[in-house]
Amino acid sequence: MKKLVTVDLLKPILVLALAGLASGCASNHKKPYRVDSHRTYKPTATAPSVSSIAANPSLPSAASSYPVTPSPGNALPGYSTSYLSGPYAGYPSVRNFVRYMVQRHGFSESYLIGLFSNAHRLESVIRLETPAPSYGPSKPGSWTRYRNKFLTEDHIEHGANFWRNNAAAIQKASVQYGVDPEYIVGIIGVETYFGRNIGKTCIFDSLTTLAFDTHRRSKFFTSELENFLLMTREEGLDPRQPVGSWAGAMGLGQFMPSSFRRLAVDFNHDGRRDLWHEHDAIGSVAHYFARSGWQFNSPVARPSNSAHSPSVIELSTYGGNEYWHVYPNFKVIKSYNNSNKYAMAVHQLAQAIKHRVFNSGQMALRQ
Ligand SMILES: [Ca+2]
Repeated sequence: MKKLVTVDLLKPILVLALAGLASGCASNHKKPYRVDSHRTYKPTATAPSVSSIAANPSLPSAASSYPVTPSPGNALPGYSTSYLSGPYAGYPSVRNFVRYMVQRHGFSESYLIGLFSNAHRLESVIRLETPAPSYGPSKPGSWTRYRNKFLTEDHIEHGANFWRNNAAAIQKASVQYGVDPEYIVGIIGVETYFGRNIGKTCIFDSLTTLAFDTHRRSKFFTSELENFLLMTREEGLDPRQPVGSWAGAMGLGQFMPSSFRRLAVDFNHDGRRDLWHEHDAIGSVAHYFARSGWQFNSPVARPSNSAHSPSVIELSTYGGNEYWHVYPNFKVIKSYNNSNKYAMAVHQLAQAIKHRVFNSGQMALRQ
């Protein structure tokens, strides 16, 4: 398990103060966010190994479609000014947050004022965070409609390709963290379509908007903004560089900043925790599952004939309700996103991809 990075209060500020050019952020918003909760780490059983790996070089890599991999180092801009300007000039809440970050975490006040003077208020994010009113009971078939988004031929085939192209990293993560490999792939498939839909929203702008221009979950997003600024300082990133979902989730596994700081790992050992890179994302998702109590080679969900059990969930289809007995690993998936439909989609996509991979003759499990 990777230890958290110790915050150095002086070095990052000096680095930022010596900066170069400012960078902008795109603003295209796609995914809802997920709420994270984390449990105590439990050692898990030994994973199987994958042999006969035959990555197909002709298959396209998701990496080619990543819009941005934030790069650390010497290109950080020197945000610094004495007076708050821009859309947040009249926001006492922003001034109070800056004061808090200076006092609590030792940030430079002029740096943060300069940074927030470059923030953009994203009206689209405000609209997405504002829930639409619902009228009456939900329509039947909600699980069918949800399932149809993820259990597609394209998802299964791209998932199999993602597994083959990253087989060594997935095997290593499975063994190191005791997490069944198909669920690492399944999560990344449901979250970002294997890296093809990681979002293009400037995380700093989205979290600033959500913290100071919305009310429903502003406390949560203010905490995530705090974690985001700490994360960028620890990682040596320009806060305006990372992009992701409209609600602040980043990389192939869509980690919120607090999850990034606690659970992201440098799985390819290049000195950076880069969740926009497949291998770091794979290791980090497995680490997340391990910390949430994943039990290796244990059931996730099985069909049930009875609805009368606290371990049975009900899913609405066009043909009536389905009943599933769910196991502790199902709750681990729900720790990633607290939705029965989400967890069942991850489970079924994981199983479908596993079936495709190990029935294709390109890989074989060696128990
Ligand atoms: Ca790395």
